[in-house]
Amino acid sequence: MEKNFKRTLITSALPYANGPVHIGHLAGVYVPADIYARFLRLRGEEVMFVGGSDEHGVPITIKAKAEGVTPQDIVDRYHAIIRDSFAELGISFDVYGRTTSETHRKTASDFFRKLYDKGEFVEKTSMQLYDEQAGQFLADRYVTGTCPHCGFERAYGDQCEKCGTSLNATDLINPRSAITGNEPVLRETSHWYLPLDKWEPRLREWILEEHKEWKPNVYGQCKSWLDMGLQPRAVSRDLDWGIPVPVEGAEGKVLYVWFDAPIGYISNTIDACGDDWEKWWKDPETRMLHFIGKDNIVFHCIVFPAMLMADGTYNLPDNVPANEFLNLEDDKISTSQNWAVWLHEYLKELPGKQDVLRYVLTANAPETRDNNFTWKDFQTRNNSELVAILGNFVNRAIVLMHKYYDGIVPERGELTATDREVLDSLKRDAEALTAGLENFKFRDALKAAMEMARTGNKYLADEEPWKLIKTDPERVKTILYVAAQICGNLCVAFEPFMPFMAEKLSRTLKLKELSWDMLGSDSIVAAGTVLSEPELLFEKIDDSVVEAQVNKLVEARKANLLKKWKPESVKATVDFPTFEKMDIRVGKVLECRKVPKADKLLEFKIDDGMGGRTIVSGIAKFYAPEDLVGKEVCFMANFEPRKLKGVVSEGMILSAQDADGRLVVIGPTVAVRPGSSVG
Ligand code: B3M
Ligand code: ZN
Repeated sequence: MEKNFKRTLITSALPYANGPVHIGHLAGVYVPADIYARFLRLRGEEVMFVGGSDEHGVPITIKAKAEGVTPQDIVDRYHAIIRDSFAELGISFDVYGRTTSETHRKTASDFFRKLYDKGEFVEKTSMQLYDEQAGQFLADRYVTGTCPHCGFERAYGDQCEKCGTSLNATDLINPRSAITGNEPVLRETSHWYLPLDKWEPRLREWILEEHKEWKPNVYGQCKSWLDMGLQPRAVSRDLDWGIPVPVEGAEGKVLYVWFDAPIGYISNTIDACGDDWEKWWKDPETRMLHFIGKDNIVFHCIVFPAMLMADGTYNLPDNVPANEFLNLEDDKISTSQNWAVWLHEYLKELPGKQDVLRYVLTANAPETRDNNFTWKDFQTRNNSELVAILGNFVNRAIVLMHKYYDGIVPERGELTATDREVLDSLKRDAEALTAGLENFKFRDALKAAMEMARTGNKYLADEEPWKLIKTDPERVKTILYVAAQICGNLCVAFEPFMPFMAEKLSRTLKLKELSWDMLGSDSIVAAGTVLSEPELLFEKIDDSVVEAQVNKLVEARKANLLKKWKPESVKATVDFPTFEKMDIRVGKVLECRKVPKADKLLEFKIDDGMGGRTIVSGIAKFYAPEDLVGKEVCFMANFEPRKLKGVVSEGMILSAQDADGRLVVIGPTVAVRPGSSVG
């Protein structure tokens, strides 16, 4: 349903302040939201772009416990890091608040209280999971278990992150406390529930009938939940970190984090504009958009809208352009394994390259399916697109105007058919760019913008003004006039994507205020304009830079795995005679080769001081056979001979795991007599 709106409220998911943000968050949520906000502002529309930190909930208390500090310490630290790194990346929030603010405490309490007074909640006493050793109820991320829908073994008490289903803690199969690892017991407690079933018919109608235009991934997820049937959902928790339930007799109970967090969008709007906030939330002529990642769809499309319906005075979101996930170097991004590119580190290690990251993340955005970020691709896109096409064209055009006309944009003469075709193609690209942005297809939009730069590059290469300057200087004026218009178009077209480069370029071109109307125009940069010296827009990135980043990732994961490594528990005690039965010896590897048709097996000829023997060992994945020849290894000499892939193995070579979890053979540190016993 096409509606005419007066203004747009853009929200972007409030990241948990339990860690910094990484490129997955950026590609999925913040870069697209920022592009969209900048696009609307360039169109002269009234926009409010709301962000903020999510500072309640179990993710925060778990992190605090792990570090032995208070939850407040955690949120203070990460709120500052996240806020500052977003600002440095050019994410143009109108407000970046936090859910521990006083405004939010009051807004969320009032919201709950109004629903409570209207009788919108059901109070229910039920048996909930309880950790006796920790002395507390287990909900949300305090409990993990097997998802009843998809079988994922580390689903949380409120949601399975694998299949996205929202869960109740008691739905989990084989629940385990995340605090002690214990199996929880059931204990009685009472909570307030929002009866989602009551809102199901309206949600159905609103999403499935009125919003068929939503992205297929979002629409499809909503449909499958609605088809499963909605259940009442607890909106309070037995925890000591959160907003107290504003009801008498509710001591020790706080609002569920997913109840308070989306209200944070409202609180932050209030912080941004005071009494005027209602026009952003209640005026039907305001369009609301939620930018989120796919794991947040159920909360933004079902739970929060049901809360808003229960209140009855709010708008519902017009669209929820959720993205899928971004992988890193072909692996899932993992905070716990430190397999991530952290924004605050990127900004420090690659200073001045905000636009490159924004560009690459948009070009690879996980819009319709999960996508992948690699440092190699980052380098290629920088060197062969930003430097070689965009930067090269703009620089050549401006340098030539400085060289021939002291930096003054020349008057144009008669346009040739080529000139007109070039100018027309800018208009077509501008239309494709606008359509892409309007439909949240940011990758396509970026391609259209880049097309303009390609056109410019080709135009200069074909027209060769540097040759014509000697034979037809009048023609060169027209060529460079046209080139100046392409530069002007690029400046506007790329502003939403790469605001830092647009700012530099607009300084050079003396464009005071950019606006979307300028796009496609053949007179953005007026003849007679005195251009500034060109500023460097992009620089080549060397192999060493991206290699260092890949190494850093690999090292970080290694260090993390090592930190988490726990040796197996020691086996049952054995007596000396039992021990003595094992005959462990040292031998020298004489020959080593792969066993044919077995990818895991190596065949060794060992000098055992007794005429030699053959041993087969399953370590082929970890060694090149020739590297083992000449090495001394320990082996069990009286192990019952076994036939493996046709080879009789007379013993077993001893190995252990190295820091990466790879098997390494164990041998003496100095030369020993072949066949000597280990004991
Ligand atoms: N903090 C979840 C997340 O970071 C949550 C979003 C809240 S948006 C209201 O994935
Ligand atoms: Zn699942």
